[in-house]
Amino acid sequence: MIRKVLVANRGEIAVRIIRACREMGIETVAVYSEADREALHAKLADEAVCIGPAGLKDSYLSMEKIISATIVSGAEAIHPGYGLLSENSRFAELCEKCHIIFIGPSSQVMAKMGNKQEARNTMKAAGVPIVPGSESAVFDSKSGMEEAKKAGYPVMIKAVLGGGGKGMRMVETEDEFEHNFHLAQSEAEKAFGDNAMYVEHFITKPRHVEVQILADSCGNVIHLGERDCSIQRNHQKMIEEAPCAALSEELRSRIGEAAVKAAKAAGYVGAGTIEFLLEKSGNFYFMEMNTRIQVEHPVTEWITGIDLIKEQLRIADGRKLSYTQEQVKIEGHSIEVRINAEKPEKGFLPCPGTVTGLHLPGGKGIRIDSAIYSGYTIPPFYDSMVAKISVWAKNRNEAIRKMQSALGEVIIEGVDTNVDYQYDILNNPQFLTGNIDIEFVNELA
Ligand code: MV4
Repeated sequence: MIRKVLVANRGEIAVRIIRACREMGIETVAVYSEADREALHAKLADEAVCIGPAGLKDSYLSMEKIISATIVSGAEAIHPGYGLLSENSRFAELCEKCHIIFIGPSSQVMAKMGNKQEARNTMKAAGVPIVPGSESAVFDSKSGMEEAKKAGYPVMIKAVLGGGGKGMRMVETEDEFEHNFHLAQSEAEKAFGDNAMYVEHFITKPRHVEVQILADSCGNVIHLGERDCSIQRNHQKMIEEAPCAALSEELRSRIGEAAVKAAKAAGYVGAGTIEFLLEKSGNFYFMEMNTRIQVEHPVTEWITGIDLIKEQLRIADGRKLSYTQEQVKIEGHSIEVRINAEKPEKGFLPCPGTVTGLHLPGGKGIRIDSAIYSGYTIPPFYDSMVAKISVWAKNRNEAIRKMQSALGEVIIEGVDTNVDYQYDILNNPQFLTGNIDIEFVNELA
């Protein structure tokens, strides 16, 4: 078995990974920036290496520093968590060259899924439904306009190296196309250093439904059901739940099988997520594949009982999956709420500072993933998410009641948070009926 893992991340996910390693008897190495000297992940790991100043580029995003820390500490593998270097195929490739196990897919597969046009083509060839749109990248507005006509207005112009919403523009009519194409393309150029674009028909008010898959290096691929991540603002998810309240058992099997087919077509190994847009009609379309562990993985762990981080470690070690598809049983309902240090009334302005008092909920069916503690100072340099609360109950209504109760207990003193805002969503009549789509938060008062 892998003896020592370097965790190339911070915050709650670094803590989550360290705990899984410890339970498996794997030694851990944390890396931390000068701003994270007092961070929980640095305290919990067996060893901790300072990798530079607060700025992300000089620390958590520095491939050289992370590779050096790995070699110096004698770790055999790197777990990248989510964000940061987790979907950087050049980093995965650097690990391969240095004979370090990157806990994730090969750099080649990662690059292939990172290219959204290539991903579309791979899925289409495999028979996974994709949104009508371009079959190759476009670089100028004239070719883009031809593709848009074929796809049918309204359309979405997207960056080939994009994802998560950057370099993306919706266009309703032909006369707005050229202007928006140039805007999207210059955004793409700035964000990704690449001006390749593609065009899709715009799907109006879908749900965001994603399927968790696991693939081992022996050729086994299974899915662990779906998550509904429609409750988001500005492409930041706020509340996730599993299963999706809109799926019949029949549709659930079909979307799960489509996800397995997608992972096989990609040649995927590891834990991954296939994102779909789901229409009211029940039509679903492949959107993109995420080649990392995701923030919202706990809701899948709740409904399946499977530890996704441990499975990632086993897969990286060349072992077989611990479960066959037949052994995966979806049970009950889970909801996760992200707690951010921010001011909702000030446009969700991040609000770092010192946590002077803290009470987090607990009890049967309640899980906290967090890296804050009483007296901790949340640094201003990183993401504002400070905790995730997830719950499990027999059905959606009971899970909602449990989350309302849990949120009602939360006390975080010293910094502003979105707890009250999230509490309001959990009491929203439309949310309660389960009739949600990706516009839900935009459409709130
Ligand atoms: C779309 C779409 C509608 N039609 N593509 C957003 C981020 C990136 N993953 C793709 N996204 C979208 N692609 C077509 N053809 C709507 C979105 C979208 C979205 C998707 C999922 C969750 C939230 C969203 C919010 C705005 C737009």
